[in-house]
Amino acid sequence: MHAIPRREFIISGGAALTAMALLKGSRAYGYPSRPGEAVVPWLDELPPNPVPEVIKNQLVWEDLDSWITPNAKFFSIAHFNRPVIDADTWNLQIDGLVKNPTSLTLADIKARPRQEVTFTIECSGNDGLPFFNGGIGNAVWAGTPLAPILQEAGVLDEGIEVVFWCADEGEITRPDDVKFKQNFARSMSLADAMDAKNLLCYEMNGTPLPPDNGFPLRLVAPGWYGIANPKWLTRIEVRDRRFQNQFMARDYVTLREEERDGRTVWVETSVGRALLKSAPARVTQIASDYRVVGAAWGAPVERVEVKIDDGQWMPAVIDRSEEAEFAWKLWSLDWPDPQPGEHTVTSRAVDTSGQVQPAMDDPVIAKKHTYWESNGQVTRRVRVS
Ligand SMILES: Nc1nc2c(c(=O)[nH]1)N[C@H]1C(S)=C(S)[C@@H](COP(=O)(O)O)O[C@H]1N2
Ligand SMILES: [Mo]
Repeated sequence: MHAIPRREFIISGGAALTAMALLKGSRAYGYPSRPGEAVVPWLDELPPNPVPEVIKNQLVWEDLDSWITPNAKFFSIAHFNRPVIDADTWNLQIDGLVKNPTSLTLADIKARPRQEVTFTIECSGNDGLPFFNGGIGNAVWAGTPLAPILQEAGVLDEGIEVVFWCADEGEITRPDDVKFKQNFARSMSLADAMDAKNLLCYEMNGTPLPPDNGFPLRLVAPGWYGIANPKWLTRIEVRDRRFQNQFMARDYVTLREEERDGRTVWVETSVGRALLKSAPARVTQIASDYRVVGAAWGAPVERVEVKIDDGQWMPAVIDRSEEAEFAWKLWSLDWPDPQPGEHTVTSRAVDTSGQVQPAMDDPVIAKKHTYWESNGQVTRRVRVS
């Protein structure tokens, strides 16, 4: 074998992986469909989205026909502007309480070990507002693990918090009316940031990250709500105390009434890890043979049950053709010869530890006073002819 210079080897190795990823991105993923079926539209369509610059390209549940959500159909959220970044001049700073502050180019990051994860990302506001139920998608994300980069930077003993700073910027007004400009940022405890599954991600479904999803680099934190996956990264800073900004301590804070020894306590918590959830995606029909198809995610899903109107919970069949630890599971329930007229369809997921997705009147949902983390059971309405 010829001795190839290491640099060229990395480039051709990278190209081969990209080609493989492209093949993967274009392969047909398993899906519980039946030849010749027609989609029956939901009666409860969403009202118009009043914040079209913030929430773009919501998932249209009736169109869900693949385990992987193609980039063109992937939702995106931007609280500030949507920066367009020139990858040639961009770099990532690693600084704060580290022994070796560094700066990495995109080429530096791509030359590091590559890791992929199939992860369903959901906005924690999804289903919390009347015009928002499509803030979710499932993609194959590729990048390099974050933990070794922090290790090489040498986090000092006082360093306990990792802040991910981003290129987008907006004006903040605090409750005390102080106004200032700040870049988007989210943080994690050092222990959470060091999780071996966290990726500095530059690829989505085999192509460079689309601009709306964070080009050139974002954090992908499998198992966390969307907000914990900052896009358009510019700087990773290690600090010596918890970091509290708009997106850690004011927005993305859930307020709940909890019962403690017969007394009500109001508790505010910052949105973090994803919660167990499911939703009916669509009803399909071949003559009088109806079928409900849906998705379940947010925790290791053991089973899914479906209820029509106020009937019994019925076990759905989980599609085992595509599975990954952090990806949604698709499921289906055959519904032969339903009564003509209007019906409701509700699903609930059960995880491997026996936890059941809460009903809307469960105190954990009914006594939640903010719209974040709305993982209550989703009910849709459909008309059978
Ligand atoms: N820099 C930056 N990162 C961000 C956001 C943002 O506004 N700015 N929005 C967050 C929110 S609220 C969600 S739900 C996810 C959505 O990821 P997506 O836009 O790729 O779907 O990105 C997160 N990362
Ligand atoms: Mo979000």
